[in-house]
Order: sequence, then structure tokens, then C-alpha cells
Amino acid sequence: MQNTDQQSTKQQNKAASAAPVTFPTWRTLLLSALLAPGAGLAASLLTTALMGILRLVAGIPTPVELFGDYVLKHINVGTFFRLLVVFGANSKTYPLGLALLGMVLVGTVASFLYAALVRLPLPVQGYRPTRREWLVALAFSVVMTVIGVVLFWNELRQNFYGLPVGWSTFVSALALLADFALYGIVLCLAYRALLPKQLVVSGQKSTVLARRLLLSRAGVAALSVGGAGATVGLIRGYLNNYASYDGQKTFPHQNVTSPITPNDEHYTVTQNPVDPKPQPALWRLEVVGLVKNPGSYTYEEVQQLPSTSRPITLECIANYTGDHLISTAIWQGVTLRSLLERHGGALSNATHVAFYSVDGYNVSLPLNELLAVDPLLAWRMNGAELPQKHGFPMRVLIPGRYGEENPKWLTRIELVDHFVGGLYSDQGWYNGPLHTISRIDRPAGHVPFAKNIEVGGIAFAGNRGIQRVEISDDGGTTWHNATLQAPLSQDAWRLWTWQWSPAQPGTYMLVSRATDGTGEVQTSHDQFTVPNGATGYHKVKVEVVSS
Ligand SMILES: Nc1nc2c(c(=O)[nH]1)N[C@H]1C(S)=C(S)[C@@H](COP(=O)(O)O)O[C@H]1N2
Ligand SMILES: [Mo]
Repeated sequence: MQNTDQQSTKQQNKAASAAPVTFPTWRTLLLSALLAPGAGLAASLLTTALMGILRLVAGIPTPVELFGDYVLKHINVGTFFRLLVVFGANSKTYPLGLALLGMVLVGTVASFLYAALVRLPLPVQGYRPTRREWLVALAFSVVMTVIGVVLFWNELRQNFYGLPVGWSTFVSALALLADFALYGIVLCLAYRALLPKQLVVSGQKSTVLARRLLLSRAGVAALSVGGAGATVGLIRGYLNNYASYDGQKTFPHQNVTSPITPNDEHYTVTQNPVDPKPQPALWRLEVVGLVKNPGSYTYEEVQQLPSTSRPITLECIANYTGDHLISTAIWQGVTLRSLLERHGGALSNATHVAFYSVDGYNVSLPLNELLAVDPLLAWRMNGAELPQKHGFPMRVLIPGRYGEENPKWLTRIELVDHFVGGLYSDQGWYNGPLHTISRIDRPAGHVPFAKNIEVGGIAFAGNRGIQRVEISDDGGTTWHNATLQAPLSQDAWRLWTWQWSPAQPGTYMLVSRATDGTGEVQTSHDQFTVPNGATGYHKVKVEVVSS
């Protein structure tokens, strides 16, 4: 008892008499430079955790995704294609992972700027940031948010749970503010917590003060570890819904293509690592812009609209000659024409229609070209509710155009007086009428010699329809008319067959070519898919073997 009292009195005396220590400049600079990135890292990791939470809970796009979308729109199709090749199977996750690491790095490095701006003399007095530190942190948050909102203005209008354009823009911007406010606050507090403290403070034991500093430094480290752990867990949760079906093709069964493709066999292409999941309670269809009476619909109301059904074939512009990124479904929905009529029609200065989707995707086309092909705004596919991966609750079908111009997860139809660029048109992909194609599905490989071998396949020319299909068994020297099945619709592929009687066993080169409804014959010019869509004849080598 006695002893302890004496000791504390001694220390108090010492503390009271000692002046605060000041480190020499070099030591202050060195320690600031060493400790700042620790605070920057903690702030960055907690921010990435918040981004992940907002993404999973509220469907708000993370800055990482916004950045990815921004970059994708600003590279050309050649670079895009090279990236696809370089990253292969991980073409979406790998670049996003790199972007995430890059952001953590930027957030960590930015702490040097913060340290330089607050210029604290070391050691500092206590744990409470000064006004100056708070102001610098606030400036960081505001500047980062402003940069984010300005840079990603065209990407903010997306929400995975289907919020309409205006709301999603607002919510995404607000989330950027929340992310960067957290970053600023943690950076400010953590930097303070890490810095060396005056260990000689009146009324406090230096051993207690030293222990407190150690604990608070450990606390900052624990926050970093926790932030990193939470981020990893959130990324896992995000990737649980990874759109691994991207690029899924429609293969014929026993070399026979079914006229209508079942929903679960329809080819699928998506720009998204994780596809949106619009919630009917949040989602709206808006008809706005240069239209007489703008308006909006709930999912319930959409389903009450007058609808028609039509078989329409979709083909991705990345479909190689003879490949299978092509399918046909019976789509049910309201026609664009009748929907616009319900809104009093387009104003006279409207020249284009811009379609906006909840995943930030958008497409625009001239109004008169659209009306000429009678696009459908569909909510049913082959008699079933539109599946999520094909665009629930509503998608656009524009006959005669490649798949890229058929937006899924539609939320806004805006009539405008100019063209509005979108992902693929900005990259420089062709966005004109699709090319006439034909494909030979059978026979394939080795066939036993017979008097009669059935050759069969499909032909497609968008909304131009197919008038004729010809087959050659000598590499294109002589041609024979195939028998066409009845057309499913003007806008769908046409199935054909040809009864072949090879003269003798041997190797044959089968070739097909189609003539569209306007009388134009499919071009023989071989062209790769990038960037204008594939052209050329499908050629299939067949070995007819004696049986
Ligand atoms: N909103 C949105 N619409 C989209 C896409 C997309 O990524 N997002 N991909 C387009 C592309 S490139 C194609 S080929 C078709 C594919 O439609 P499907 O998956 O229903 O076959 O959707 C188009 N519409
Ligand atoms: Mo596509």
C-alpha cells in the first residue's frame, strides 16, 4: 500500500515537471510515411466490406463493377476481344479482382497524401483527431464521391434488384458517398490511432499510455484483417450467383434442330458477372421522353397489356459460321407500336428510341426502323414466365438485329432526338441488319453409304425471312434446292432438308447457302465474327463409308 502510493506520487511529480517530447523532422516524416499506409489499408478494406454489403443487401453496384463497366465501354472491340482471349474462362472475375486490388492499393497510397495534408507533429497528443484532420478526411470523402459520380454517371443507373433509372442513379451515388465517408472516417481515426503518442501526460502513467497505444495499433490491424475477411466472404456470396451459363449454346439433339428451343436450352449471353434479379415490388417499366403522355407500369400492370405471341430467332453477333449461339422461342408481349399508341404516340421531334436495362445496359435505334420491324416487349417465353437469365421481368425483341440489340431486364423506354451509345455500339460492334446465314446440322462425320441420306439444317435472315436454301455436295460447284419447312414466322429461322444420293462412297464437302425474303443470296465472303458478325458458307466434310 504504502509502497504503491509512493511510486505514483513520484511518477506524478516527474510527469508534471517533464515537457512534451518533439521528434526531429526526419523521424516525424519517417514514422508518418510508415504508419499512414497502415491506416489507408484499414480504411480501404473496411470500405470494400461496406461495398460488398451494399451490393449483396441492396443490389447497389460496387465501384469495382462501375469501373469495370466504364472501362468496357471505353475500349474498342479489338481490345475487348484480346482481353477475352487473355483472361479466358475468368474473363469477368479476373479483371474485377484486379480492379478490386487496384482500388485497395489506391486507397492505401492515398494515405500518404492525407498524412502530407494533415502534417501532424509527432508524437501526437491523444487519440482525438483535430478539426484539421476531420476537414482533410471530409475533403477526401467529398472529392472521391464527386469523382465517382462524374466518372461513372452513365453507369450509376443500375441496380440488381431492379430499381428504376432515377432511383438507381440516386441510390448508387448515395452509396458512393457512404463508401467514401467510411473511408475518410476510418483513415482519420486509424492514422491517429497508429501515430506515436506523448507518453508523458500529467496524471497518467506512461506504462498505461504505452499499453493503450499498443492496443489501439493492434485494433487497427484487427480492423484490417476483419475488413479483408469480410470482403472475401462477401465476394464468395457474390460469386455464388455467378452467371456461369454465359455463352451457353443450343446444340441439336441427334443432329436435328428443334424448331422451337426449350427455355432451358436457349443460348445465353450476358455482360454481367452476376445477372440482375429484379424484384417486382421495386421494378417499373417507364415510357418517357418525347412521347405525348409519359407513364410507368408495375409488373402486374405490364401483364395486363394487350399482348401477341410470335416465334422470333435470336442470334448473337459472336455466332461463328455453323455455330450454335442461335435459338428460337415463342415470345409473348406487347408490341412497341401499340405501347406507344397507348401513350399518345411519339412527338414529332422523336427520332430514336433508347432502351435502358436494370444492369446498366442500353441500346438505341432509329424510331422508324424499329416500327418497321414490329418489336415486341415480352414478359413470357414459350408459354412460361420470362426466366431470369433471359431478362425477367421484360425484354425487348427486335427482329432482324443481332442479340446485342435485344435488351434483357428492360426498365425504361425513352424517346429521344439522338442516338444513345451503349456497351457494344461504343466498342464498335456492327449494329445493322443481321447477315443471312445457313447451317448444316446433319449428316456429320462418318455416314454409311446409302441411296438416300438426309441432309438438314437451318437458315436465318432476321426479319427478311428465308425464300430458298441450296445445298452442294461438291464444295459449291453444283447446287440443289432443299425442301423448306413452313416458316414459323417472318422473324424466325427456317428448317430445311435435302435428300442426298451420293454416287459412291468417298469424301464430300457439303455446303449450304440461303436466299432471304428479298431475293438476296447469302454472301460467300468468309468473315470472322469480330466486329461485324460472321459471313460465309457453312462447309461440312462428310465421309460416306461403304457399309
Ligand atoms: N440488359 C442486357 N441485355 C442484353 C445483354 C446484356 O448483357 N444485358 N446481352 C445481349 C446479348 S450480347 C445477347 S446475344 C442477347 C442474348 O439473349 P439471351 O441470353 O436471352 O439468349 O441478349 C442481349 N441483351
Ligand atoms: Mo451477343
